[in-house]
Amino acid sequence: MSFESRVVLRQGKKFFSAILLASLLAACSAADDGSTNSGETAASTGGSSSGDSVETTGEPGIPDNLSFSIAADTLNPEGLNWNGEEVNVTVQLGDETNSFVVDGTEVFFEAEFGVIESSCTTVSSRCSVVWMSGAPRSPLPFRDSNVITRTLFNGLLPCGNLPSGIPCSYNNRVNATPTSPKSFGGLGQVYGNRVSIIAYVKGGEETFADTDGDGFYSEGEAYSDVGEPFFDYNEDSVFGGKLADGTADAGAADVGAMCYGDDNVCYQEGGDNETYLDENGNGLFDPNGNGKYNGTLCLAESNFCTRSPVTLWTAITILQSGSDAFTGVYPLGSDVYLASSYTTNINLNTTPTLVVAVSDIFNGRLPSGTKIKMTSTNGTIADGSSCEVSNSSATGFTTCVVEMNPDATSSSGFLHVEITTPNNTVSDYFRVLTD
Ligand SMILES: [Ca+2]
Ligand SMILES: [Ca+2]
Ligand SMILES: [Ca+2]
Ligand SMILES: [Ca+2]
Repeated sequence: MSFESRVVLRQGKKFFSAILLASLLAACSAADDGSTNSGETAASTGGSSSGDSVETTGEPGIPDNLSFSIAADTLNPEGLNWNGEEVNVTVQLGDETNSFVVDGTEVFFEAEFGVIESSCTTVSSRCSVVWMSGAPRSPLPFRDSNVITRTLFNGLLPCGNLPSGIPCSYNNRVNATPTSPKSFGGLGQVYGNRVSIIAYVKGGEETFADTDGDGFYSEGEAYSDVGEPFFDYNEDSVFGGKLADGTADAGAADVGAMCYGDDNVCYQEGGDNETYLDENGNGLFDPNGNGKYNGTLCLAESNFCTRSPVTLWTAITILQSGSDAFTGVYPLGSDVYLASSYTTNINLNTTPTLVVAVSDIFNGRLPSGTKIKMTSTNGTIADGSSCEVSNSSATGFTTCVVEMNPDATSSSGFLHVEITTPNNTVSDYFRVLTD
Protein backbone atom coordinates (compact mmCIF):
# COMPACT_ATOMS: atom_id res chain seq x y z
CA MET A 1 0.00 0.00 0.00
CA SER A 2 1.38 3.40 -0.88
CA PHE A 3 1.82 6.09 1.72
CA GLU A 4 -0.83 8.14 -0.01
CA SER A 5 -3.49 5.47 0.24
CA ARG A 6 -2.59 4.94 3.85
CA VAL A 7 -3.34 8.57 4.54
CA VAL A 8 -6.67 8.31 2.74
CA LEU A 9 -7.55 5.20 4.70
CA ARG A 10 -6.72 6.92 7.97
CA GLN A 11 -8.96 9.84 7.16
CA GLY A 12 -11.77 7.53 6.18
CA LYS A 13 -11.27 5.59 9.33
CA LYS A 14 -11.61 8.71 11.45
CA PHE A 15 -14.87 9.66 9.76
CA PHE A 16 -16.19 6.18 10.22
CA SER A 17 -15.22 6.39 13.87
CA ALA A 18 -17.35 9.46 14.28
CA ILE A 19 -20.47 7.61 13.28
CA LEU A 20 -19.79 4.37 15.01
CA LEU A 21 -18.85 6.02 18.27
CA ALA A 22 -22.12 7.86 18.33
CA SER A 23 -23.96 4.56 18.52
CA LEU A 24 -21.38 2.61 20.47
CA LEU A 25 -20.87 4.67 23.59
CA ALA A 26 -19.25 1.76 25.34
CA ALA A 27 -16.23 2.12 23.15
CA CYS A 28 -15.63 5.72 24.19
CA SER A 29 -13.96 5.08 27.51
CA ALA A 30 -11.38 2.89 25.88
CA ALA A 31 -10.37 5.41 23.24
CA ASP A 32 -6.67 5.79 22.61
CA ASP A 33 -4.94 8.86 21.21
CA GLY A 34 -6.11 8.19 17.70
CA SER A 35 -9.79 8.05 18.48
CA THR A 36 -9.82 10.89 20.99
CA ASN A 37 -9.85 13.18 18.01
CA SER A 38 -12.61 11.10 16.49
CA GLY A 39 -14.62 11.51 19.66
CA GLU A 40 -14.41 15.27 19.28
CA THR A 41 -15.48 14.93 15.69
CA ALA A 42 -18.40 12.76 16.79
CA ALA A 43 -19.57 15.50 19.12
CA SER A 44 -19.83 17.91 16.23
CA THR A 45 -21.50 15.51 13.81
CA GLY A 46 -23.32 13.17 16.17
CA GLY A 47 -26.43 15.35 16.20
CA SER A 48 -27.33 14.35 12.68
CA SER A 49 -30.09 11.82 12.43
CA SER A 50 -28.07 9.67 10.08
CA GLY A 51 -25.43 9.25 12.79
CA ASP A 52 -27.96 8.12 15.35
CA SER A 53 -29.86 5.86 13.04
CA VAL A 54 -26.93 3.73 11.92
CA GLU A 55 -27.49 0.19 13.00
CA THR A 56 -24.32 -1.74 12.77
CA THR A 57 -23.56 -5.38 13.21
CA GLY A 58 -19.92 -4.47 13.75
CA GLU A 59 -18.46 -5.69 17.00
CA PRO A 60 -16.12 -3.43 18.91
CA GLY A 61 -12.91 -4.87 20.24
CA ILE A 62 -11.89 -6.97 17.25
CA PRO A 63 -8.33 -6.20 16.15
CA ASP A 64 -7.87 -4.55 12.79
CA ASN A 65 -4.67 -4.58 10.82
CA LEU A 66 -3.80 -0.89 10.81
CA SER A 67 -3.76 -0.73 14.62
CA PHE A 68 -1.18 -3.49 15.09
CA SER A 69 2.03 -2.08 16.59
CA ILE A 70 5.14 -3.87 17.75
CA ALA A 71 8.17 -2.58 19.64
CA ALA A 72 11.16 -3.86 21.57
CA ASP A 73 12.73 -2.19 24.59
CA THR A 74 16.23 -3.07 23.39
CA LEU A 75 16.89 -3.26 19.69
CA ASN A 76 20.53 -4.33 19.89
CA PRO A 77 21.10 -6.52 22.96
CA GLU A 78 24.46 -8.22 23.56
CA GLY A 79 23.19 -11.51 22.20
CA LEU A 80 25.87 -13.07 19.99
CA ASN A 81 28.23 -14.07 22.78
CA TRP A 82 25.77 -14.30 25.67
CA ASN A 83 22.79 -16.53 26.29
CA GLY A 84 19.76 -15.24 28.14
CA GLU A 85 20.02 -11.57 27.20
CA GLU A 86 16.41 -10.46 27.47
CA VAL A 87 14.37 -8.15 25.30
CA ASN A 88 10.75 -7.27 26.03
CA VAL A 89 8.71 -7.32 22.85
CA THR A 90 5.42 -5.47 23.20
CA VAL A 91 2.45 -5.46 20.84
CA GLN A 92 -0.47 -3.11 20.86
CA LEU A 93 -3.77 -3.71 19.12
CA GLY A 94 -6.77 -1.60 18.26
CA ASP A 95 -10.10 -2.14 16.56
CA GLU A 96 -11.61 -0.48 13.51
CA THR A 97 -12.38 2.64 15.56
CA ASN A 98 -8.88 2.66 17.08
CA SER A 99 -10.41 1.63 20.39
CA PHE A 100 -9.00 -1.04 22.67
CA VAL A 101 -9.54 -4.65 21.72
CA VAL A 102 -11.20 -7.12 24.06
CA ASP A 103 -9.00 -8.07 27.01
CA GLY A 104 -7.58 -11.55 26.58
CA THR A 105 -6.95 -11.29 22.85
CA GLU A 106 -4.12 -13.73 22.22
CA VAL A 107 -1.09 -12.73 20.18
CA PHE A 108 1.44 -15.31 18.97
CA PHE A 109 5.17 -14.83 18.41
CA GLU A 110 7.98 -16.58 16.59
CA ALA A 111 11.66 -15.61 16.32
CA GLU A 112 14.31 -16.40 13.72
CA PHE A 113 17.16 -16.68 16.23
CA GLY A 114 17.21 -17.08 20.00
CA VAL A 115 14.01 -18.08 21.77
CA ILE A 116 10.78 -16.22 22.46
CA GLU A 117 7.67 -16.75 24.57
CA SER A 118 5.06 -18.21 22.28
CA SER A 119 2.15 -15.91 23.10
CA CYS A 120 0.65 -13.31 25.36
CA THR A 121 -2.90 -12.11 25.99
CA THR A 122 -3.84 -8.46 25.98
CA VAL A 123 -4.78 -6.31 28.94
CA SER A 124 -5.81 -2.78 28.00
CA SER A 125 -5.02 -3.60 24.37
CA ARG A 126 -1.38 -4.54 24.81
CA CYS A 127 0.85 -7.33 26.03
CA SER A 128 4.51 -8.32 26.08
CA VAL A 129 6.69 -11.38 25.68
CA VAL A 130 10.35 -11.97 26.43
CA TRP A 131 12.88 -12.79 23.73
CA MET A 132 16.16 -14.30 24.92
CA SER A 133 19.44 -14.65 23.11
CA GLY A 134 20.70 -18.17 22.48
CA ALA A 135 20.89 -20.83 19.79
CA PRO A 136 20.09 -20.81 16.96
CA ARG A 137 22.18 -17.82 15.95
CA SER A 138 22.75 -18.44 12.29
CA PRO A 139 20.55 -19.49 9.37
CA LEU A 140 21.32 -23.15 8.96
CA PRO A 141 21.01 -24.89 6.66
CA PHE A 142 21.67 -22.52 3.81
CA ARG A 143 20.76 -24.46 0.74
CA ASP A 144 22.07 -21.97 -1.76
CA SER A 145 25.84 -22.42 -1.63
CA ASN A 146 26.35 -18.97 -3.14
CA VAL A 147 24.84 -17.34 -0.11
CA ILE A 148 26.74 -16.89 3.12
CA THR A 149 26.29 -14.78 6.19
CA ARG A 150 28.94 -12.17 5.54
CA THR A 151 31.47 -11.00 8.08
CA LEU A 152 34.09 -8.28 7.89
CA PHE A 153 36.49 -10.93 6.61
CA ASN A 154 34.68 -11.89 3.43
CA GLY A 155 33.10 -8.67 2.23
CA LEU A 156 32.26 -8.07 -1.39
CA LEU A 157 33.25 -4.99 -3.33
CA PRO A 158 33.42 -2.12 -2.65
CA CYS A 159 34.68 -3.17 0.78
CA GLY A 160 36.68 -6.19 -0.39
CA ASN A 161 39.68 -3.86 -0.84
CA LEU A 162 39.77 -2.87 2.80
CA PRO A 163 42.03 -4.52 5.36
CA SER A 164 40.25 -7.41 7.11
CA GLY A 165 38.34 -6.39 10.17
CA ILE A 166 37.62 -2.80 9.09
CA PRO A 167 33.92 -1.86 9.27
CA CYS A 168 32.52 -1.43 5.80
CA SER A 169 30.84 1.92 5.19
CA TYR A 170 28.04 1.90 2.68
CA ASN A 171 24.76 3.48 1.86
CA ASN A 172 22.39 0.68 2.67
CA ARG A 173 19.39 2.57 1.41
CA VAL A 174 20.25 2.25 -2.24
CA ASN A 175 17.21 1.71 -4.42
CA ALA A 176 16.74 -1.35 -6.52
CA THR A 177 17.82 -1.54 -10.13
CA PRO A 178 16.70 -4.13 -12.69
CA THR A 179 19.76 -6.19 -11.82
CA SER A 180 20.35 -5.55 -8.15
CA PRO A 181 18.04 -5.59 -5.18
CA LYS A 182 17.61 -2.70 -2.82
CA SER A 183 19.89 -2.22 0.14
CA PHE A 184 22.61 -4.30 -1.45
CA GLY A 185 25.71 -2.59 -0.18
CA GLY A 186 28.99 -3.22 1.51
CA LEU A 187 29.44 -6.82 2.43
CA GLY A 188 26.53 -8.12 0.38
CA GLN A 189 23.81 -10.45 1.56
CA VAL A 190 23.24 -11.90 4.09
CA TYR A 191 23.77 -9.57 7.04
CA GLY A 192 24.35 -11.61 10.17
CA ASN A 193 22.92 -11.05 13.64
CA ARG A 194 19.61 -9.65 12.42
CA VAL A 195 16.76 -11.43 14.20
CA SER A 196 13.34 -11.37 12.55
CA ILE A 197 10.40 -11.62 14.96
CA ILE A 198 6.82 -11.96 13.80
CA ALA A 199 3.67 -11.46 15.83
CA TYR A 200 0.25 -12.53 14.65
CA VAL A 201 -3.28 -12.59 15.94
CA LYS A 202 -6.11 -14.78 14.71
CA GLY A 203 -9.65 -13.55 14.26
CA GLY A 204 -8.85 -10.03 13.10
CA GLU A 205 -10.46 -7.89 10.46
CA GLU A 206 -9.27 -5.66 7.67
CA THR A 207 -9.23 -1.88 7.77
CA PHE A 208 -11.38 -0.04 5.23
CA ALA A 209 -12.39 3.49 4.37
CA ASP A 210 -16.13 3.91 4.86
CA THR A 211 -16.33 6.45 2.08
CA ASP A 212 -20.13 6.53 1.86
CA GLY A 213 -20.45 6.77 5.62
CA ASP A 214 -23.09 4.07 6.03
CA GLY A 215 -21.15 2.29 8.75
CA PHE A 216 -20.51 -0.82 6.67
CA TYR A 217 -18.15 -2.01 4.03
CA SER A 218 -19.80 -1.12 0.73
CA GLU A 219 -18.79 -2.44 -2.67
CA GLY A 220 -15.90 -0.52 -4.14
CA GLU A 221 -14.68 1.05 -0.91
CA ALA A 222 -10.94 0.94 -0.33
CA TYR A 223 -9.63 -1.60 2.14
CA SER A 224 -6.34 -3.25 2.99
CA ASP A 225 -6.34 -6.86 1.88
CA VAL A 226 -4.21 -8.81 4.33
CA GLY A 227 -1.94 -11.50 2.93
CA GLU A 228 -0.60 -14.55 4.70
CA PRO A 229 1.98 -13.96 7.45
CA PHE A 230 5.56 -14.84 6.58
CA PHE A 231 9.02 -14.62 8.01
CA ASP A 232 11.09 -12.17 6.02
CA TYR A 233 14.51 -13.33 7.20
CA ASN A 234 16.44 -11.43 4.54
CA GLU A 235 14.29 -8.29 4.83
CA ASP A 236 13.53 -7.98 1.13
CA SER A 237 9.78 -7.67 1.76
CA VAL A 238 8.94 -10.83 -0.18
CA PHE A 239 8.57 -14.48 0.77
CA GLY A 240 11.50 -16.38 -0.74
CA GLY A 241 11.30 -19.83 0.89
CA LYS A 242 12.98 -22.65 -1.02
CA LEU A 243 12.69 -26.41 -0.97
CA ALA A 244 15.64 -28.69 -0.31
CA ASP A 245 16.43 -28.95 -4.02
CA GLY A 246 16.66 -25.17 -4.35
CA THR A 247 13.36 -24.61 -6.12
CA ALA A 248 11.05 -21.92 -4.88
CA ASP A 249 8.32 -22.97 -2.47
CA ALA A 250 4.77 -22.73 -3.86
CA GLY A 251 3.91 -19.06 -4.19
CA ALA A 252 7.38 -17.86 -3.21
CA ALA A 253 9.31 -15.18 -5.09
CA ASP A 254 12.34 -16.38 -7.01
CA VAL A 255 15.27 -14.95 -8.93
CA GLY A 256 13.08 -14.34 -11.96
CA ALA A 257 10.88 -12.12 -9.83
CA MET A 258 13.73 -9.81 -8.91
CA CYS A 259 12.44 -6.29 -8.38
CA TYR A 260 8.82 -7.03 -9.12
CA GLY A 261 6.04 -4.86 -7.85
CA ASP A 262 7.51 -1.45 -7.15
CA ASP A 263 11.16 -0.60 -7.00
CA ASN A 264 11.40 -1.22 -3.30
CA VAL A 265 10.10 -4.78 -3.36
CA CYS A 266 12.73 -7.07 -4.71
CA TYR A 267 13.78 -10.65 -4.38
CA GLN A 268 17.11 -11.04 -2.65
CA GLU A 269 19.19 -14.07 -1.93
CA GLY A 270 19.18 -15.48 1.55
CA GLY A 271 15.47 -16.06 2.10
CA ASP A 272 15.79 -19.83 1.63
CA ASN A 273 14.60 -20.68 5.12
CA GLU A 274 11.64 -18.32 5.19
CA THR A 275 8.33 -19.84 6.22
CA TYR A 276 4.72 -18.70 6.08
CA LEU A 277 1.39 -19.50 7.68
CA ASP A 278 -0.92 -21.12 5.17
CA GLU A 279 -4.02 -19.50 6.58
CA ASN A 280 -6.35 -20.59 3.79
CA GLY A 281 -4.87 -24.08 3.64
CA ASN A 282 -4.34 -24.12 -0.12
CA GLY A 283 -0.71 -25.22 0.06
CA LEU A 284 0.43 -21.97 -1.51
CA PHE A 285 1.78 -18.70 -0.17
CA ASP A 286 -0.80 -15.98 -0.85
CA PRO A 287 0.81 -12.55 -0.47
CA ASN A 288 -2.16 -10.40 -1.39
CA GLY A 289 -5.18 -11.58 0.56
CA ASN A 290 -8.39 -12.93 -0.90
CA GLY A 291 -9.50 -9.93 -2.94
CA LYS A 292 -12.36 -9.18 -0.52
CA TYR A 293 -12.87 -7.08 2.59
CA ASN A 294 -12.80 -9.41 5.60
CA GLY A 295 -14.61 -8.19 8.68
CA THR A 296 -17.72 -7.87 10.76
CA LEU A 297 -18.73 -4.71 8.90
CA CYS A 298 -19.49 -6.83 5.83
CA LEU A 299 -23.30 -6.89 5.87
CA ALA A 300 -23.62 -10.16 3.99
CA GLU A 301 -21.31 -12.60 2.25
CA SER A 302 -20.77 -11.39 -1.30
CA ASN A 303 -18.19 -11.25 -4.04
CA PHE A 304 -16.68 -8.13 -2.51
CA CYS A 305 -16.72 -8.87 1.20
CA THR A 306 -16.83 -11.68 3.71
CA ARG A 307 -17.39 -11.87 7.44
CA SER A 308 -14.62 -14.46 7.76
CA PRO A 309 -11.84 -13.28 10.08
CA VAL A 310 -8.25 -12.91 8.95
CA THR A 311 -4.95 -13.48 10.68
CA LEU A 312 -3.24 -10.15 11.20
CA TRP A 313 0.49 -9.90 11.58
CA THR A 314 3.39 -7.60 12.02
CA ALA A 315 7.14 -7.96 12.42
CA ILE A 316 10.19 -6.37 13.95
CA THR A 317 13.91 -6.92 13.53
CA ILE A 318 16.27 -6.78 16.47
CA LEU A 319 20.01 -7.45 16.55
CA GLN A 320 21.90 -10.07 18.50
CA SER A 321 24.95 -7.83 18.62
CA GLY A 322 28.44 -9.22 19.04
CA SER A 323 30.66 -8.25 21.98
CA ASP A 324 33.95 -7.95 20.09
CA ALA A 325 34.49 -4.56 18.48
CA PHE A 326 35.99 -4.00 15.05
CA THR A 327 37.32 -0.53 14.45
CA GLY A 328 38.46 1.70 11.61
CA VAL A 329 39.75 5.26 11.92
CA TYR A 330 39.98 7.63 8.99
CA PRO A 331 40.27 11.39 8.47
CA LEU A 332 36.88 13.02 8.01
CA GLY A 333 36.16 13.41 4.30
CA SER A 334 38.53 10.71 3.07
CA ASP A 335 37.48 7.90 0.73
CA VAL A 336 35.91 5.21 2.94
CA TYR A 337 36.47 2.55 0.28
CA LEU A 338 40.21 3.18 0.00
CA ALA A 339 42.45 0.97 2.14
CA SER A 340 44.97 3.78 2.63
CA SER A 341 42.35 5.89 4.39
CA TYR A 342 42.57 3.39 7.26
CA THR A 343 46.26 2.52 7.16
CA THR A 344 48.32 5.63 6.43
CA ASN A 345 49.59 7.49 9.49
CA ILE A 346 47.30 10.39 10.33
CA ASN A 347 48.92 13.82 10.24
CA LEU A 348 47.15 16.06 12.73
CA ASN A 349 48.49 19.17 11.02
CA THR A 350 46.56 18.42 7.83
CA THR A 351 43.72 16.15 8.99
CA PRO A 352 42.87 16.91 12.61
CA THR A 353 39.24 15.71 12.45
CA LEU A 354 38.89 11.94 12.57
CA VAL A 355 36.06 9.45 12.26
CA VAL A 356 36.07 6.37 14.48
CA ALA A 357 33.91 3.60 13.01
CA VAL A 358 33.01 0.68 15.27
CA SER A 359 31.00 -2.43 14.41
CA ASP A 360 30.62 -6.05 15.38
CA ILE A 361 31.94 -8.86 13.20
CA PHE A 362 28.85 -8.73 10.96
CA ASN A 363 29.32 -5.02 10.25
CA GLY A 364 26.36 -4.21 12.46
CA ARG A 365 25.93 -2.25 15.64
CA LEU A 366 27.56 -3.23 18.87
CA PRO A 367 25.22 -3.71 21.85
CA SER A 368 23.16 -0.75 22.96
CA GLY A 369 25.03 1.22 25.62
CA THR A 370 28.51 0.17 24.51
CA LYS A 371 30.97 2.90 25.46
CA ILE A 372 33.65 4.12 23.06
CA LYS A 373 36.47 6.12 24.66
CA MET A 374 39.27 7.95 22.87
CA THR A 375 42.60 9.00 24.32
CA SER A 376 45.83 10.02 22.61
CA THR A 377 49.55 10.12 23.26
CA ASN A 378 50.12 12.84 20.68
CA GLY A 379 48.20 16.03 20.01
CA THR A 380 45.12 16.83 22.04
CA ILE A 381 41.48 15.85 21.76
CA ALA A 382 39.41 19.03 21.49
CA ASP A 383 36.03 17.35 21.22
CA GLY A 384 34.48 13.89 20.90
CA SER A 385 36.56 11.94 23.40
CA SER A 386 33.71 9.53 24.03
CA CYS A 387 30.52 8.31 22.47
CA GLU A 388 28.01 5.53 22.99
CA VAL A 389 26.24 2.98 20.80
CA SER A 390 22.58 3.91 20.54
CA ASN A 391 19.55 1.65 20.95
CA SER A 392 18.87 0.80 17.32
CA SER A 393 18.57 -2.12 14.92
CA ALA A 394 19.07 -0.01 11.82
CA THR A 395 21.64 -1.33 9.39
CA GLY A 396 25.09 0.15 9.67
CA PHE A 397 27.25 0.82 12.69
CA THR A 398 28.42 3.56 15.01
CA THR A 399 30.65 6.41 13.90
CA CYS A 400 32.09 9.01 16.25
CA VAL A 401 33.75 12.22 15.15
CA VAL A 402 36.88 13.15 17.10
CA GLU A 403 38.25 16.67 16.76
CA MET A 404 41.95 16.86 17.51
CA ASN A 405 44.67 19.48 17.51
CA PRO A 406 48.39 19.03 16.90
CA ASP A 407 50.56 20.04 19.82
CA ALA A 408 53.68 22.22 19.83
CA THR A 409 56.13 19.35 19.53
CA SER A 410 56.44 17.51 16.25
CA SER A 411 56.26 13.85 17.18
CA SER A 412 54.46 10.57 16.72
CA GLY A 413 52.01 8.86 19.03
CA PHE A 414 48.78 6.90 19.13
CA LEU A 415 45.08 7.37 19.18
CA HIS A 416 43.74 4.72 21.53
CA VAL A 417 40.12 3.65 21.08
CA GLU A 418 38.79 1.59 23.97
CA ILE A 419 35.39 -0.06 23.50
CA THR A 420 33.51 -1.54 26.45
CA THR A 421 30.24 -3.43 26.04
CA PRO A 422 27.50 -3.57 28.72
CA ASN A 423 28.76 -7.05 29.72
CA ASN A 424 32.31 -5.69 30.01
CA THR A 425 34.01 -7.07 26.96
CA VAL A 426 36.82 -4.61 26.22
CA SER A 427 38.36 -4.14 22.77
CA ASP A 428 41.30 -1.86 22.02
CA TYR A 429 42.40 -0.23 18.80
CA PHE A 430 45.42 1.95 18.13
CA ARG A 431 46.22 4.29 15.26
CA VAL A 432 49.42 6.27 14.66
CA LEU A 433 49.11 10.07 14.88
CA THR A 434 51.86 12.44 13.77
CA ASP A 435 52.17 16.20 14.04
CA1 LIG B 1 -19.71 1.98 3.46
CA1 LIG C 1 -9.28 -9.86 2.52
CA1 LIG D 1 12.31 -12.46 2.13
CA1 LIG E 1 -2.24 -20.03 1.30
